[in-house]
Amino acid sequence: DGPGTGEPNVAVKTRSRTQRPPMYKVLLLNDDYTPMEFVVHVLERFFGLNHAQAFEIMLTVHKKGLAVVGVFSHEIAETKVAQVMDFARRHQHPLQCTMEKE
Ligand code: TYC
Repeated sequence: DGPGTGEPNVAVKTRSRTQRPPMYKVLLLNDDYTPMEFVVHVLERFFGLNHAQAFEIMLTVHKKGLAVVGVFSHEIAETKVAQVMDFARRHQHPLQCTMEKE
């Protein structure tokens, strides 16, 4: 439309926001009874860490009380926690694994 005719040309821009799914930290907790080698094995088996990475995280948990093992979508984090808790229970170790929103 030209001058004086029709509606004014108003462009309203709505800024598009990128959708990011909420992410969840999977935490491993220390205890006095679970063998160190078992924890290292869990980290290798369920989190795809190599032996050195697994050993390092295990030692951090042992010394600090807990550590973040990884950050995942809600569904993947839930699966990891369930796998670790089930594996620990089946081996009668008190190892605890939890998740929390990042
Ligand atoms: N504190 C345990 C021990 O001395 C080892 C351990 C490490 C247990 C990490 C749990 O998440 C854990 N045998």
